[in-house]
Amino acid sequence: MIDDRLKRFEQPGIRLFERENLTMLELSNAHGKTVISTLGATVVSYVPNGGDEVIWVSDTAHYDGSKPIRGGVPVCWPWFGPHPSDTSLPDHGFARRSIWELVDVEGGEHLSRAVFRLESCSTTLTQWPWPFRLELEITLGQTLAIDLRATNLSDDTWTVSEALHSYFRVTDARGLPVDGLEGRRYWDKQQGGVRGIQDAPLEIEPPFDRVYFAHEAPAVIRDRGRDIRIGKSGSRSTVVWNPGPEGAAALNDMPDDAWPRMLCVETANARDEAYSLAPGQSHTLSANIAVSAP
Ligand code: TA6
Repeated sequence: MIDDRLKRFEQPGIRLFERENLTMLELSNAHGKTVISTLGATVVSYVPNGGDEVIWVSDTAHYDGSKPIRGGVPVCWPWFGPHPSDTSLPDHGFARRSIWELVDVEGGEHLSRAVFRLESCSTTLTQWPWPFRLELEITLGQTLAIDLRATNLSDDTWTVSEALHSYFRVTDARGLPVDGLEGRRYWDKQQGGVRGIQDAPLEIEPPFDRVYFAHEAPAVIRDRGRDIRIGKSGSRSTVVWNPGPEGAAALNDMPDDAWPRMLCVETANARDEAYSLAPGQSHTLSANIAVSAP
């Protein structure tokens, strides 16, 4: 059942619906359509008008709230990857596993936006002992903009690593060119943490799992028939991941043969680029997804 308090948001171009245990919000306007789940405020679909789906979601993703959705744009916060000191805590933090509150929606013929909020509570404080506020704003216009604003409501300075862990739907990840990363330093998880420099144009050969550093420019996935451009701000790292056949087989919420059709290019502040936030301060991590003809 859709919560009665959410029904006030319904209007032309704004639709709420249920998928198993989750409430989903659909924004649509002259430029396209996007769908966001209240679980994790995870964007699970973006279809520009007249175009194809841009976001990849696993056919075997869970929608019962027991796990983060496999695919879409999960929010990794307040740590990216394993917790730095306590590996009993869930990878990529609790934000993608939490139910966020829909606090504002605006519909328009050319611009629609929604704001989701997550605040510290007794559950988060057991994993991360500081009060915080997160707001995720999704703006659907000619592009899809995703802005994550984190505010430190505690009396201490804390360190955060984070990502908008976007999964893109691609024709075939094998040999797929991704522009914009040449010359960047990287840390390669797939190769046991070796570091290097991307000294040639990047072409994905799954399995592939790297964090690129000092990367503040857009990355462009040169998919067959379309370019997917991921612009960013407030982000120093870009993570590029495809699990390949063995990695996919190890994930119980991804079909074994699905890996060639997805690629994660994530807007992040990860590993070396975790940052500190002083009491009362905010930081905004932004991704802007644009699709165009090659
Ligand atoms: O962003 C890449 C990564 O950290 C990979 O190392 C890989 O494990 C992936 O995220 C998925 O993590 P998850 O916890 O969702 O299975």
